[in-house]
Amino acid sequence: MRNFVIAIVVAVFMAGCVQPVVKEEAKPAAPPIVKPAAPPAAVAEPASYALSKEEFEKMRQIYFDRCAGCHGVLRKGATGGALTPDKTRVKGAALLRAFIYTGTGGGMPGWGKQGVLSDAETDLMVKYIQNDPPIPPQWSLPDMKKSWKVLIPPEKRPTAPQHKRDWQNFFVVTLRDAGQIAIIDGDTKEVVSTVDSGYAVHIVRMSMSGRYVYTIGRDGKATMIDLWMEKPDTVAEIRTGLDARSIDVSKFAGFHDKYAIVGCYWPPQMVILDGATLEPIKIVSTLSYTYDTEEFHPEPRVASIVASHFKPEWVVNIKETGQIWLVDYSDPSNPEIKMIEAERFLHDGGWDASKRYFLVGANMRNKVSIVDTKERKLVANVETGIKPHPGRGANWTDSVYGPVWATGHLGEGLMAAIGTDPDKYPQNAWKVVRRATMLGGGNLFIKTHPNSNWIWVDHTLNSDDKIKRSIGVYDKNNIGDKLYKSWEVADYGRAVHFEYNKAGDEMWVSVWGRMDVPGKVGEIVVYDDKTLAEKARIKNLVTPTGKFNVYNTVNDIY
Ligand code: DHE
Repeated sequence: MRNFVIAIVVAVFMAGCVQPVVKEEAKPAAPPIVKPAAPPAAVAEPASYALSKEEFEKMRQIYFDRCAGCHGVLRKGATGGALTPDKTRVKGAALLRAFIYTGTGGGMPGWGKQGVLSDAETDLMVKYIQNDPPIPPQWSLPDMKKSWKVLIPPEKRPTAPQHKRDWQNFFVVTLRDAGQIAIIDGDTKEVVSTVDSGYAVHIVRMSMSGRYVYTIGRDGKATMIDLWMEKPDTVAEIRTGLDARSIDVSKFAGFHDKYAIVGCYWPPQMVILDGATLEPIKIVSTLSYTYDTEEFHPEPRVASIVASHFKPEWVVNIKETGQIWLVDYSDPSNPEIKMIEAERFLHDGGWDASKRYFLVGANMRNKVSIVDTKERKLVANVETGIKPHPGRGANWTDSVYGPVWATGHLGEGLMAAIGTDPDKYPQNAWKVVRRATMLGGGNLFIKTHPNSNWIWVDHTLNSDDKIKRSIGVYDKNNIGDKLYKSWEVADYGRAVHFEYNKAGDEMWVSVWGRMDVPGKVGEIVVYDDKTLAEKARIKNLVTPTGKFNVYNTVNDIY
C-alpha cells in the first residue's frame, strides 16, 4: 500500500458516491490552495486542531478524493452535511471520529471500518475538518487554453466511417479507475478501442450525429472521440475546470454538433465550447443565491445538463442554489439565462417520453423537480421518497396510469413512478402513481426500453454484500408492490448501471470490481431482455461503471 507507483486505494462508498480503487498515476492532485484560510503549519487554534504542513496536505488530498463530492470543496454541505468549523468544532472530536470511522445511517460510509482510512488518518481528518477549508484557485480561459489540444482538426477527420462495424451499436464504457474509456462493439462484444481519458470519467454524451463521443472526467477534463476512425480515438481535449460531472451538446435544429457545454463542480461555473474542436468560448459563473432563503452560496455546483428540443437552450441544474437555468446558446458569447426556482439539492435526471418535461432529483428534499422546456417554467416539485437518485430515470406507458417516468432512491428500497401526461391523463400528471419496493436502499440506476417488458434496478450502494451485487426487474404488465425477480450478478464487486443495445433486446450491467484484486477487476454481464437469461460476460474490464449505447444516448431512450 505504501508503494505509490502502483498504489491502489481501496473501494469506498459515500452517500450517492462511490470512490473505489484508484491507480495513483491516474489520479489528479487536489487543486492547489490559493489562499489557505490559515497557514497550514499552525492551521488553527487550539493546538488540538493543529496539523503539520505535510499532514494538512495529505488530508486535503484525501478530502478532495473522498469527501468533496458530497460535502463540497468549501464544506458548505450538499448530499452530505456542512463541515465548516462552526459546525465541526461544536460536535467535538469524539463524535466526528465516530462518523468518519463508522459512517451514519443516512448513507455516509464508515471510512475507518472499511479500511479506507487508517486510525491515524481518521484522527487527522477529524482535525482537518475542524480547520477552515482551503480555497482552491479559479480556472479561467487562459488556464483552459493551455490544456486545449486539437489532436485531429475537423478537416483531417474521415468523411465516412473507416470501418464496417455498426458504430451506432457501440457501447462507450467508463473504466473508472483505469482513467480510460472502452469502446465495445455491441454486436460482437469486442473491445474496439481503449482510449485514455480524464480521471474517473463520469458521464458520456453523444453528438446529435452520434459520431462523436464527449466525455467529462472528475478532473474537469473533457475529451471528444471520433467513432468513425478505423480505431476510434480522441480528436480534441481540454481541461474545463478542476472538478466536473456533466457535459452535453447543442441539439436544437440548426445547431447540431455546433456547441458543447461542461458543468463544473469547481470552480462553480459552466463552460461553452466549440462542438467540433472543444475550443472554449464562454465561461459563466454559477455564483448566486439559494432559491428559497436568498442566501449567497460560494459553491453552487453544476449537476445534470440536458439540451432542450424546443429551443436552442440547455437545461442546467445548479445543485446548491436549487435553481434550474435555461441557457440560450444561439449567441453563446452573450448567452441569455432564465433562472427557474426549483428545489435543493439538484442532482441527476432525465426526460419524460415526449422529451418536453425534464425531471430531476432534488435529493435532500426527497423531491423530483419538473421543468416544462416548452413553456420554460417549473411545473411541480413532487415528493417521491428518501433521496431520489434517478440517473436519467425510466419511461413506460403504464397499463393503468398512462405515460410515467420513474426513479429509485438512495435512502430507501423504493421505486416511484410519476404520471407525465397532463393532456391525456391530467388526473395522474405530476403525482406519484406507483410505488414498489426493492431489496433495500442504495439504488443508483433504473432503466427500461420501449420494447421491453421489464424495468431494471440496481442496489449499488446497499451495505449488504449480496444486495449490492443484486439487480432486479419489475414486470411492466404487472408491477404490483415488489420485484418480479432479483439475482446476484457476480460473487464480487457491485452491480451498477444499465444500458440497452440498439435493438432493445439486450441489457448490459456492470460489475464494478477492484483493480487491485486479480480476476475481480470487473466485467459487463449481458442479459437477453426477453428471457432474462445470461448471454455473455465481457471480462477483464477494469472497474466499469457507466455505459452508453450510441443510438440510445442520441435518442434519449430510457
Ligand atoms: Fe455520478 C451521473 C454527480 C457518484 C456514476 N453523477 C451523474 C450526474 C451528476 C453526478 C451531477 C448527472 C450528469 C448529467 O446527467 O449531466 N456522482 C455525482 C456526484 O457528485 C457523486 C455523488 C460523488 C462524486 O464525487 O462523484 C457521484 N456517480 C457516482 C459514483 O460513485 C458512480 C456510481 C461511479 C463513478 O463513476 O463515479 C457514478 N453518475 C454515474 C453515472 C452517471 C452519473 C454512470 C450517468 C448515468 C446516466 O445513465 O446518464
